[in-house]
Amino acid sequence: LRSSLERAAAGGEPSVGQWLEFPGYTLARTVASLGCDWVLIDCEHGNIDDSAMYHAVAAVTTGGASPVVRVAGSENWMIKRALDAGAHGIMVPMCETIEQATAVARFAHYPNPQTFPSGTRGAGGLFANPSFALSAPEYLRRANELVTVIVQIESRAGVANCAEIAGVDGIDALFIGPNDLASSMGYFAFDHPKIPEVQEASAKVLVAAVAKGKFAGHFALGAEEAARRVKQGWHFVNCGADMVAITAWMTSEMARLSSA
Ligand code: 3PY
Repeated sequence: LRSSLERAAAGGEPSVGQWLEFPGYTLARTVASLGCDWVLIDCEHGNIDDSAMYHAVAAVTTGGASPVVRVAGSENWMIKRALDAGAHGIMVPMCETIEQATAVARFAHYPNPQTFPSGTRGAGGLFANPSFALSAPEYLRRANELVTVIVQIESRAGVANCAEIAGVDGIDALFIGPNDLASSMGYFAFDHPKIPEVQEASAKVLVAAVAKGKFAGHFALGAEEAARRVKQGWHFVNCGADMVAITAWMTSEMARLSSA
């Protein structure tokens, strides 16, 4: 994950992901093997419980992509379990304040004075290291520099505080959730691409992230939208989601059959 983000930030190919709402080892491995850089395992809105998250993380790694877990909230235990499963990155929804971002950064890093930033992550987990092809002690030593911490900016308050949030040590990236952002501004969520106020807000977040030397990502649900975001300067985008792909393809095939 991190190397694809660095590649993108250096002006190379964007870091491209896919999005999983469904559980299942085979599904996660299949999606991961399609050539994307990372696969997001959505434990916020997806049908993915704790055990399924562990399986999905292992499957994505086996499929050749980086597992990123979107945790359900910003609580310590959620972040700890995702990282202990071997996630290369975590995405924390609805980050609105510098205090919240600081707590997330601390939860995601071991209290290792030799590495920066230092945090409060518990050191008991023994499942994460295979995900990075490291021994357990090596993972413990290097996790603080390997794990990528992404917070979502997806509310009016988050946008207002985005420069401060981007400045928090240990927060590596900001990611726009455009549906929630539009919603929090009083618009219908799915209208977000055509609402100037939402576009202006997300542009402000991009500028704030880049100014602080952080990565910036944007949610997208198809190639056109993803390409548009990349042209705007976003470093990482998802290009689809399992639920959307299934719904769109099956609906279109049924329509084609009935008109055949
Ligand atoms: C949003 O669009 O609000 C997201 O968080 C992406 O699912």
